[in-house]
Formats: sequence, C-alpha cells, structure tokens
Amino acid sequence: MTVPPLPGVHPAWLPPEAFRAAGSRRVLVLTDPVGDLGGEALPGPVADLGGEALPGPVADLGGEALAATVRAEAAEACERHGGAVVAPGEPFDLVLALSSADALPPEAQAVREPEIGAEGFVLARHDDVTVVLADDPAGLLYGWFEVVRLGEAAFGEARPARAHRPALRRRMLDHWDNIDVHPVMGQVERGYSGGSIFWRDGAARGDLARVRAYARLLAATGVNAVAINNVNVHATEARLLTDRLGEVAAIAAELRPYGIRVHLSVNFASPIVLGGLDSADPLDEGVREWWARTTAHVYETIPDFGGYVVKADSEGQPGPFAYGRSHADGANMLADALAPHGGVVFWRAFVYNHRQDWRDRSTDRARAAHDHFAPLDGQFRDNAIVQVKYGPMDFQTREPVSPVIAAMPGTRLAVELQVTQEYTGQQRHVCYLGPMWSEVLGFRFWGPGERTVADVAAGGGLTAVSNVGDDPYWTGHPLAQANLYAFGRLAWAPDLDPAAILDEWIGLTFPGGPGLVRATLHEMMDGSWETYERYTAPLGVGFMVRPGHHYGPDVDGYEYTPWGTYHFADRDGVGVDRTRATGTGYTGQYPAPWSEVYESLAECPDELLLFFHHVPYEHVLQSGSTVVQHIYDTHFAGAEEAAAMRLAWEKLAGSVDEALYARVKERLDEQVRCAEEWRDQVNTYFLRKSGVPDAHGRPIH
Ligand code: GCV
Repeated sequence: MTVPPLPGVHPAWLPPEAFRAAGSRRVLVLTDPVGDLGGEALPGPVADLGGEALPGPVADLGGEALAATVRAEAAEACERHGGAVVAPGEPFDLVLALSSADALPPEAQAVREPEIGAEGFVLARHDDVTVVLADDPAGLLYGWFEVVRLGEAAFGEARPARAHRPALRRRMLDHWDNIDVHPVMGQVERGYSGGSIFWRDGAARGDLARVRAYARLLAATGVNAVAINNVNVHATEARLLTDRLGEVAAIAAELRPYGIRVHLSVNFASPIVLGGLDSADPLDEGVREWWARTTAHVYETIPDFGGYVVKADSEGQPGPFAYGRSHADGANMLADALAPHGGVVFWRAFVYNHRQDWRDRSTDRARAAHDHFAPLDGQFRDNAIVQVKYGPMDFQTREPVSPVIAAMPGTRLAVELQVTQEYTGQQRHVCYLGPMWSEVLGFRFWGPGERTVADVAAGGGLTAVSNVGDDPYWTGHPLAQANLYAFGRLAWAPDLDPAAILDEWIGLTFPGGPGLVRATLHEMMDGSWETYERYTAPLGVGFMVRPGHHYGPDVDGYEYTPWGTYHFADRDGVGVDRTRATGTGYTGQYPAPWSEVYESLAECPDELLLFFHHVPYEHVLQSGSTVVQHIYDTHFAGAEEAAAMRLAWEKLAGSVDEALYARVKERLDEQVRCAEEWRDQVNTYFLRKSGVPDAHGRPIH
C-alpha cells in the first residue's frame, strides 16, 4: 500500500510528478525472499565507542512491510506515468533488488558488494540499466527515493556503482504534540502549523492517513524514527505508556511501512502517577520492576517500538534529583528496562535552573548541561543516549556548539536540533536552517582534521523537533518544508551542501517549474538564516524575543526574569562575560583550541562575540566595524533583505500555484513588518543606551 493523494493537503516534496522519470520505465522489483539482518546489532563502527554497535534489533523493522512498500511504490508510479512493473526475465530499465533475492540479473550481480549494510544501497547505471541493490528492504526503499530524487538523471549517463550508507543510524524527529490541548502551549508546544497530525480532541485521530503520508515524506529524506508526544509529559499523555498504548500502536502501524520506529516521551514519575507506587527512585527495586514490566508490555504490543525520550529535572519535569540520584542512575534504570527488547532511551541533557535570581551574575545557564553531565561520562549504559541541544542555551539563531558534545567520549550522544522555528521566525519568516545545521555538524572541536560533531553524533543520532502540523502545507509557511527536508538529508549525509539540498527540494516540490522559480527560491532562501540573524539579536547574544511565545522583539524582555537568559546591556556596553579570566568560566568547558579562541577578545569570532564577552559599544570587531555600528548596519541591512525577499517572490506570481503563492506572500508581508519592528526596537534601544549616533545618520527613534 502506498499513500493516496490527500485532498486539500499539499504533497510537499513528493508530488505525483516527481515520480515521472521512474514511473515511465520498466521496473523490476526483486524482494523475495526478504532478507533481513536477523534482528542483530547493526554492523559498522560507532565513532566514539571504539566501534561497538548498539544492542538490539535495529535493522529488522517489519522487513516484509517495507518490501511491500517498495513494490507498491513502484507499481503506483508506473501506473500513473505509463511504465510497467515487469516480471523476472523480461527486459527492464530499473531494477530494485535485495542482494539476497532469487535470480539476481547480471546487472545487479555486477554491483554486488560483500556487505552493503543496514539501510544502505548501491546505485549504478550501466548498459542502459539502472540498478539499486540493498541488503535489506529499508535500503531498497531509500534507494527508490534516491532514484526519484535524481529524476531523469537516474536514467541518463552511465554511473559507476556507488554505495550510499547513512552516516547516522538514528535519524529522528521529536514531536512536542499534546493529546489534550494545553491551556498555554496549545496542542503542539512551539507548533506553528496548526494542530497535531497524531492527536485531536483528546485522542489519537481516527483517520491516520496523514500520518502515513508523513512517514512517506520522512522516508524520502532518510528519517527513521519519530517520537509522537511532547517531552513535557502531562497527565493524559503519560498514559500512552500504559492504558492508552493502543493509540501508540495504531500510529506505529502507519509509520512502520516506511521504516519509521515509534518512540514515546515518558514521565519520569510514571511509577507514581500511573503505577500507584510512592516513589520513582531509580534505585528502588519496586520502581525498577515497574519499569521492566511496563516496558515488556509495550514490546508485546509494539514489537519494533524504538524506546523512550525523557526530559527530567528540567523546567519543572520530575527527575532523579528528587531522590538524590544522578541522571545516569535515571537513564540507566530505563535503559535496563529497554535493553532486553533492543530499545534505547534518549535522555535529554537540557537541565538547568530555570528559577535563577537575575541579580546573581555568577550562575551561568550556558554552563549547566556540561556541569551536570560531563562528570557522568562513562556511567551511562550502552543503550542510554544522552541527547544534547546543539547549543548550550536553547536553539537560538546563533550559539556556539555545546561543549557537552566534546566532553563525553565514553557516552553515546545524540545532537538535538530544532526544525520548528521557535526562535527563528515561527514559520512566518523565511529562514532556511540548512546552513546553520551544516555548520554545526561540520564543527571540529579539536581543530582541523579532527572529528566533527556529526562524527560524535554517529554514536547516538541526530534528532530534531518537528515543524509539522495538520496545516494544508504541513509546515504553516510552505517554504518551511525545506527545513524538514534538509534535516532528514543532513541526518543521512551531514556533509551535503545545504544549497544543494535546497536545490533538490526545489526540484522535487516544484517539478517542471520554470528556471525562474529555482533561481528565485535560491535568491530568497540560501542566505535567509543570516538575514534573520541580521535583523534580530546581534553578535550571538540571543534572547531578545518576547517572553512566553518567543516571537518578535523585546530587547529587555528576559533581562530581569529567572530564566538565565541575559545580555547585560548598560550605558557602556553589552554581552555576557563567560571568560575564565573575569567571567563565568564557561570558555573553560571547551577543549583547546576553542577554549583559547573563545577566551580571547581578539580571536573570538564576531558572530559569537557577545555570547562570550561583555564589551564597550565602541569595541572594534574583526570586521573593522564597532559593535554599535555593526548593530545598526546589520539591522538596516536585514530589514532591507526581508523586503527584497518579498519583491523577489512577487516575481513568481503566475509561476507557482496560486494558493501557495498567496500563503507565502501573506507570510512575507508579516516578515517584512516584523523585521522592521526588530530593526527599530533594537537600533533604538542601543542608540538610547549608548548615545552613539549611527555613522550614516539613518532614522533611529
Ligand atoms: C518542550 C524551550 C522551549 C520549551 C521546550 C524546552 C525543551 O524552553 O521554549 O517549549 O519544552 O525548550 O526543549 O524542553
């Protein structure tokens, strides 16, 4: 079964037209017998743990269901576009074959490798035949979508056999979706795309066709795991683990045919709130037994269940601190319950004091995750993955890479990104995040030639908060689909060029569109993250948003709050002194050379200067400009760039679907308005604080 087009729902990057090249060919699909990897541990090195593999059945995810998906995908594309699924022995243009299949044709035999490996595939073209060969059905599915992505190019010139393997085995989206509409956070916490695709009116949706379509979109990017409820686990959602597990099973059934494993966010206090125990102490035998029993029941119901996601001792969520236990104690208890079934726990490192006294200049929220977790390195079970936000604060437009990622070589780490644009324009602003993520994933903590963040994440995975809801365009802003697409592609291959990923997305989403569409979307989106950065918080200082909803400017909005997010602007200067010499000592959490680079006023990169240093307004940046002049210049430039984006889009009237055109136009109007508001509030604030006029005499209020 594939996914029929859903009336009123935009097909995103899988419109029927995207299947024309493959669907107009003669396609041979060889999936019998379905070879699986036998439920064994995945082969392949794990960068940070000496080549070990995770325990448990990672690869064998409903092998037959996946193989059936590949067959159905090919059949449907051929039916639509005039090709044919052919029988063995008949001539073909494309073969999709399992390496274990009976009667592999010579073209496929020729590209066989001793081991392609879980989820991988070999793609080749020779003698006018395109070959996709995989060891497991998941690999075949990813190979199919690679052929779709290539379009006619998959059937053009000869291509030498090349193996494609995911760089990261766990490529996961976390949904902050609530079953019950939360009085403050709504149905989807930090959601900007309508309601949840999973939940409505206090229960799993009766019609889950949209979930199947979502799974298909994700599979086409390479995502293989999803967590279906908010990490802030409220009372109703906690019960998904026990008496409401059937709803989880129903959703898992929709995700499975596209190779996606379901995960649940669980409440650390579940033994109390669900089990009637009087404790959730991770070292208490009764508590441990409760988790073991409950988890066994989950696996009886959903045999390929992925595992748990936990936010503990964070922003009011319960955790092991209540019992004087460590985060390793908490995570290991769940890891032990999951281990017999091959599951993992993603234990979040987002732990800090959200009730800080703003008068206290010595406490530094940026330090918190490292302070809590680095000393625990080596104490976590093999199936306990510590999930670390990419930056030390909270998904700001610009942050340094979290030092926790470098500090736990004996622990599996997953890096967490945010596709939902909480702090980057809330899907009202165009902000293509591929370049930011690419920069983060390619960051080398230990200098040139050393391992990257992506290498470290190979041990645990790459996760991100999804930006999807029940909006007709999935993501509110139609162009925000590109972020979801880019996340999956970077999780599969972190070294892909973000502009090339955007190009793929454009080609798939606007098939057959005139060159003007492609050129305009690049013009608008390639540099949109930096444009957004220009008109919002300057030089890495972060948090100048409206408290609560986090949209639009409010320079002092967080300055006198307990959240630990301050910029310390006064009449003389701005920024947070995080140096070892005179500040909070945060720079000391980095290994060399970064501990020195960030400590040094002269060497600290401009874009992070105010994250690490408190400087006078007339401090001269590496760019040659002063801090305050830089603030004025970037804010004028950023707002102008937003206006230019809107002008660029207006050239596409008549070249793209009318409703989509109108939706983007309406959002661009808001982006231009909001960028001007940011510009004027930030510039005015700093003019009033500093008394330094703009060198160009532009209007500041
Ligand atoms: C789910 C930020 C967000 C919260 C979110 C939290 C987290 O603080 O504003 O909505 O809670 O991050 O990542 O847990």
